Amino acid sequence: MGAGLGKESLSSLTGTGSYHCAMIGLDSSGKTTILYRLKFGQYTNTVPTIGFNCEKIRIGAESGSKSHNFLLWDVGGQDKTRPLWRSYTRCTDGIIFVVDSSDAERLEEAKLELLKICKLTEKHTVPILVLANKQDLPCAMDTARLEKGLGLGELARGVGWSIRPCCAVTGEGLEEALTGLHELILKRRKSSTHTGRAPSASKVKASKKVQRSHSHHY
Ligand code: G3D
Ligand code: MG
Repeated sequence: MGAGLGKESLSSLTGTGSYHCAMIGLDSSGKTTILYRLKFGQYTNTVPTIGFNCEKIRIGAESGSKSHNFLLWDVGGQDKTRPLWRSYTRCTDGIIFVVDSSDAERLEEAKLELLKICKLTEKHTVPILVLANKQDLPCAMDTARLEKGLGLGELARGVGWSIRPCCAVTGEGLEEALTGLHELILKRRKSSTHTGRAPSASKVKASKKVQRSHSHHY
């Protein structure tokens, strides 16, 4: 995506009316399940992603509020394909970083990958939504624990970020999370328009935890 592009996002360049967002995160964190849950409104069986998946999705259409279109790029998270994240996150409106909330063993690895991407995109102040997925699992860490474990407080000052709990199997928390990302994107745009400078840090933190369920599939 746009190796030669400057700091403008793809949506403003293409005028498609969709927000372009890159969805990254370690393999098996649930990115593809999230993508198809949002696209088709139901659980879909996935296979490991080689390369990427891309879908246009609409948020808010059913709630009666104004809907927003997102073009979501789900980029493979295996260590061999992680170098691709750099090009997918460069000219996006937002970055979605998915973390498996039940995987305490790989939390440090997730933290390092997230910080790497934050450093790379820092000067473009691309907002970051951290999706704390798999909240249905009994061993899932809550957002406060993940915020600490991922070092979100250490993110660069200009980056607006938010952490939200969700479950891709049931879809709980996903629409709210993307609505929150939409707010961060608008805030960044407004701030850039008013000051001509990078927006100040913002943090929209979800306090509500998705209700836990012990079942995997509905
Ligand atoms: P990835 O695209 O990030 O690599 P996938 O991850 O979407 O392929 O999901 C990896 C596995 O996690 C899948 O299980 C999928 O069903 C499961 N998963 C995704 N989201 C959730 C969730 O919210 N809760 C639970 N319990 N499982 C989830 P398999 O068994 O196919 O590997
Ligand atoms: Mg995948």
